[in-house]
Formats: sequence, structure tokens, C-alpha cells
Amino acid sequence: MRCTKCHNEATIYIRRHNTAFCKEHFIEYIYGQVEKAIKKYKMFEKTDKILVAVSGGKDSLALWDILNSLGYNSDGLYIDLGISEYSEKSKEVAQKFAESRNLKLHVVSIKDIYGVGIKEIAHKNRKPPCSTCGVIKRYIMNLTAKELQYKVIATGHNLDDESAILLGNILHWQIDYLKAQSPILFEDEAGFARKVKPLYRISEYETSAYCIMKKIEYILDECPMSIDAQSLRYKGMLNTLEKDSPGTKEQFYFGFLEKGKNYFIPEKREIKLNSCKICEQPTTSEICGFCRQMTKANLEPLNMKEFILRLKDSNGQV
Ligand code: Q46
Ligand code: ZN
Ligand code: ZN
Repeated sequence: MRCTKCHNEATIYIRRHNTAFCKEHFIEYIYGQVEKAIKKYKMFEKTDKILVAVSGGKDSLALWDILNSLGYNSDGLYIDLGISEYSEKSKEVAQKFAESRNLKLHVVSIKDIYGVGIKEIAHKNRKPPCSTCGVIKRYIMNLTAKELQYKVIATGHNLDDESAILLGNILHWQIDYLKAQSPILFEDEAGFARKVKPLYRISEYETSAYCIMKKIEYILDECPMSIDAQSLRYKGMLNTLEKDSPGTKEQFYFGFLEKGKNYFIPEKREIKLNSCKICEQPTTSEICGFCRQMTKANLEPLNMKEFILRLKDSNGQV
């Protein structure tokens, strides 16, 4: 098979586009797709400071590498969830990546701050680990971005992730989530850093291929708590459809963004944001979700804020 661009031997075939690329033109294609996403949704500019949420997996490391290669001003944030070996290994991979490219990586270790990891906090709260984890990660990302003056938080969600989330939201008619599902969030809401997903046009297969071609080492294991995740089942179903009809995921998700989403326009209602009575972060209640969870688990929420404030003067690690 020949590269569609230069007619040299191709190294990758992208079925949904019926296109083959050599290494050089595949990388160029990836950069083009990411630039297209950034421009279409006005995610950020070259002068903006971007905080990339890095997990050590292929998508977040590919994203960080792409943004860096395209000349965007990006630092990384690794949240150590204290999930035994998985967290240790993924942190090492993220740190190695940052060092190899001379990039700044902020590390926030929940276990170092509180002496317990996500699993124990969830257990104390009698909540599923992933819902506890979601609240804590969102809080840390937002607080870090605000305190360290990052304009945007970028996450590595790809086309497979977004189409699986969409399928789940439709199957359960989660109208509020459908209204909010977008490659950009909190465009102009005070108190929250803008959140963007520059990889939404790229499939999981393509981010893996990108990492291999750019020799990016990443952690292959999934978080051990994701084993039963519903989203993995949805991904499996979409993969079956994609196999028979290449382009299904793209048509499904892009179609939703272009046409379907118009049916789920959020009402223009004023959301009144308060300052959390404990940590002063924005919340719609009196006490934010993070402080509620930590207090319930007998942990001091303000320790997190103090830790992040100390990151300000350090070189990524306290
Ligand atoms: S939410 Fe759940 Fe993930 Fe947190 S506990 Fe692991 S699987 S990491 S994206
Ligand atoms: Zn080529
Ligand atoms: Zn709070």
C-alpha cells in the first residue's frame, strides 16, 4: 500500500478515511486534525498557558507531545491516585516523558497528602471509586489551573472515548450530560478553568500508532478500577459497528456535534455560584463536592489547597 500523499510505502491505513500514510505524513495528518479541533472550537492560542492532564497512558502523552511539537505552551499535571503499582508505574512513565523533553510536570499525590489513596477514600465515603475519583480529579485540575494561572486544562479524550460517552448518555437519556457534551467546556464561566479535548477527532488506534511512531513510552495497563466500567462495554459495541462499517464512530459523534446537539441546547438560566465555605472554590452549594467528600472521610480538605499553593513556587514538585 502506498502513502496517499507521497506515494512512498505506507506504514498505516486509516479505514474510516480509506487513506494510507507513511510515517511522516501520518504525523502531519495527526497534527492537522488537532489543529483543526483547536481552531474550530477556539480552544486556545499559542500565547495561552495550557495544563495537560497526564495519566501516563497513550492518549494524554500523545496529546502533550503533539501540543509541544506544534509549539503550544504546555505543562503537565499528574495526579497520583495512590492505586498501588498502577499509580507508581504510570507516574514513572509520565516523569520520564517530561524529563526527556525538558517539560514541566506538576505532581499531586493524594497518598502523600492524606496517607490514603482513592480506593480508601471511596470506601470511607461508601461511594464507588470512580465517582470519588472524578470529583477529586476535577477539583485538583481546576484548583491547579487557577492557582498556577493556566488558562486551559487539556485532556486526552479521543474519538473512541467521546463516542462511547455519547452512546451511554443516549442509552440512559442523560439530557443534562447531552447538553454539556462538547470538546470545550466552561468557555466563560467564572471560577472554572476552560476544559478542552483536542484529540476528539483522533481514534484510539491512531493515538497508539502516533506513540509508536514517535517512540513514546506509555503505560499499557488500564486503571484496575476500570475493569467493570460501563464505558468499556460501549466501546466494545462501537468497535463491532465500526468493523462492519468504518466511520461509524465519527459519523455518530461528529453528527451529534453538528446536528444532534442543537436539540439539547442548555436553557439560559443563571447558575448562581457560591464560594465553598471551607476552601472558597466555586460551587453551586454551600460546600463543594470535594470538601464534602473529604470531610465525610475524616480528611482535611484544606491540606489539598495548601499543597497546590506550594506548587506555585516550586518546579513542579513539592
Ligand atoms: S475514574 Fe475510575 Fe478512572 Fe479514577 S478510579 Fe481509575 S478508572 S482513574 S479514568
Ligand atoms: Zn507520505
Ligand atoms: Zn470546598
